[in-house]
Amino acid sequence: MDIAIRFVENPILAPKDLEASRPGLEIACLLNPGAFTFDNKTWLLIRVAERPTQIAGTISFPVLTNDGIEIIAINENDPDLQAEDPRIIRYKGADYLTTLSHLRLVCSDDGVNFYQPEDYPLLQGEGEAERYGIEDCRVAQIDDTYYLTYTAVSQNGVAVGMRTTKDWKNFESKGLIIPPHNKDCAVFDEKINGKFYALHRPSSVDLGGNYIWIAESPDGTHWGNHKCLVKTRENNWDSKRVGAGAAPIKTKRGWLEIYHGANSKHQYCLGAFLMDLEDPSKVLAQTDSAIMVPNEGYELDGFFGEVVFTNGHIVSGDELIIYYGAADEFVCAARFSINEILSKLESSQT
Ligand code: MAN
Repeated sequence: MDIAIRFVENPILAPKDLEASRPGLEIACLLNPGAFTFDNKTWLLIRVAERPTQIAGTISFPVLTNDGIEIIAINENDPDLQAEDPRIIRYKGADYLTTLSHLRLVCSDDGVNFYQPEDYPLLQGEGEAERYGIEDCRVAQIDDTYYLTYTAVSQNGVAVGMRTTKDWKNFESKGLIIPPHNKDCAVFDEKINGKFYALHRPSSVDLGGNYIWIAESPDGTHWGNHKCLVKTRENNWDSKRVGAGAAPIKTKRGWLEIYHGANSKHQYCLGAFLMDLEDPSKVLAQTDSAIMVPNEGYELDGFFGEVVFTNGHIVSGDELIIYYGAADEFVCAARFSINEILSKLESSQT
């Protein structure tokens, strides 16, 4: 059952609201924002997906090079082209993304009206592992350090990159913290018994699946003791893939995680599960039904329709505001009661 109270202002940001990062490109999608508070404001770190204006008969997209971008253009009728999915194409044995994503900061005094502040940098892909861009950043805060975990895409695969910052102007790159194929990595906002914890989502398609895992680390950079936590469920809304949202929310009953699940028709919904406070590798409970389902026009129709996807939220008492990508094209927000989500959890058998 959908228990989200959507903002009446939705979408709060659309591609037309921001300027492209360089001449020759336009913004195709604004989506999947990380969220955090800093300097008494609410901030979003938005994924901005760009490409050249599309000309009939040709598919063209940018990739990063050592000193700029290169535009690759392919004739739509080329027999070597496979382009059924608007997000990815296959050409002569190699996979490409149809858009190049970077991360952009916007801030707000009221959590609804966001603007781009002056003097803050764009975050672009850097180096070989990020040639196809960086996406879907989660932001965790431990003491005065923000940990950014994002999807780093290149011809070599889809992996998890990390950068840290204290002031959002100077960033330290930690490189790839988890190799391909992996994404949806959310670091916990506090250490547990002296260790860092993170959720992540490897894809093991021949044996296994697209499941949520947990790992621990002594320093936030080197991760080990990986354990499989939450799996896809046959004949359910999350039958094909599941992945963590933002950092788990600490409640009296346990760590509450909002996650996304997709079915075989690529419909993306949200659900929740609960982890033990002292040992988060123990799942205590999970929602049976989705708590948010795409049903508004801006969630059903867009770059990739029937999608609600979150990787950023702000908690204040019982109120949870999730920021989410709608139809892979718009940034939206919705309000939940944390106690209401907790009341929807069913105890796990394991
Ligand atoms: C999937 C989708 C895309 C994304 C790629 C790479 O195809 O989530 O939006 O660009 O993976 O992460």
